[in-house]
Amino acid sequence: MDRIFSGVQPSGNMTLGNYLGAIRNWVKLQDDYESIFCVVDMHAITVWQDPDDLRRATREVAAGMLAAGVDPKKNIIFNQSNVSAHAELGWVLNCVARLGWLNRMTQFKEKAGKHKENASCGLYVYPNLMAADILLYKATHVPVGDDQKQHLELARDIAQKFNNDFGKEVFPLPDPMIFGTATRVMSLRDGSKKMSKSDPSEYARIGMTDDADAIAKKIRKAKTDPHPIPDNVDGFEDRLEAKNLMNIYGALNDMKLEDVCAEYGGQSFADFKKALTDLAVAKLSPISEEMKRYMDDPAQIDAILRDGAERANAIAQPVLDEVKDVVGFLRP
Ligand code: AQP
Repeated sequence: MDRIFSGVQPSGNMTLGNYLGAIRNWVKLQDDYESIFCVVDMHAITVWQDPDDLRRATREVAAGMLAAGVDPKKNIIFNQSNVSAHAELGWVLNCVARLGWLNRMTQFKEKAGKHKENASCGLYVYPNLMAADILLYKATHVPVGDDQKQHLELARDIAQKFNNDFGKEVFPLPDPMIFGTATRVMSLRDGSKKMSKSDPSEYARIGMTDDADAIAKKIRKAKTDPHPIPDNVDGFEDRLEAKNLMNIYGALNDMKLEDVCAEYGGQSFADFKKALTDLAVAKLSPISEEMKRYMDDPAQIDAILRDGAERANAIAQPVLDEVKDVVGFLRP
């Protein structure tokens, strides 16, 4: 059976983007693949995280996966720092990846901003650790949002260079799986920016634990334009915010964008926003309630993460040993 690896950073409250771009797809795939889902806490610390917040967010991301329907028995759910092979393979891959490759990564440029000398070294080599996460399990498929496409291509380049350098087909080249109507959910305040956990504005995102009032308020305040809803997909030129809201509607309701245009074309944003609010509340409330139930029982989450780490380690350790032998590390 093909194997999936994917992860979410515990770097804040999980967003609708994480749900629609990643976790919801994992639930759809879990019957057809052997799946490993990771709370990537080592990635999260590439930017400052308060330790208490990190602990809480780690449990919350696990709770989000569970509440959305990821089955911890059928799949492996664990946090990255509990399987030390990630860091060990990450180092080897730091020595395989080329500086020129990392220099092209747009996420580093976006996150480091104007003062890149002040960014952590970890943020720079983040894509190498992400490659290690995937290759450590010889994963064949990686379901992600569109924003991770470039990192996935880099992971393939790193796998290929490792195999070529050592003349052995150690790693399969992982295939990205990017699908659904909302592969890139945009900020509610700026349709050219991705919806992110770490956006300083709460109003830029819908959180997976937002209650009905918060969802309604955020959608009401979401940026739009003075024109009516377009009635076909060619009507979105310069209307990024309109397109984003309609994409979100389509994704939540399993509809194509063209069908959303056909249903709401010509109507006002006020009416459309009401419909979107009702839909978002109906789809997200059961998940956020289940998340709260898990968060009230942290021992249950910790037990799932512990069990997941043991099972992940059982797959990872032989691969790490193989890498050590191929590289020439003695294992006395
Ligand atoms: N806006 C988005 N639309 C679609 N997919 C998204 N993902 C994230 N944001 C969107 C997908 O969610 C998975 C987990 O992402 P992550 O937490 O590992 O890192 P990220 O992509 O950097 O997410 P954030 O929310 O923007 O976190 P911060 O603010 O900490 O950087 C990935 O599959 C991602 O594609």
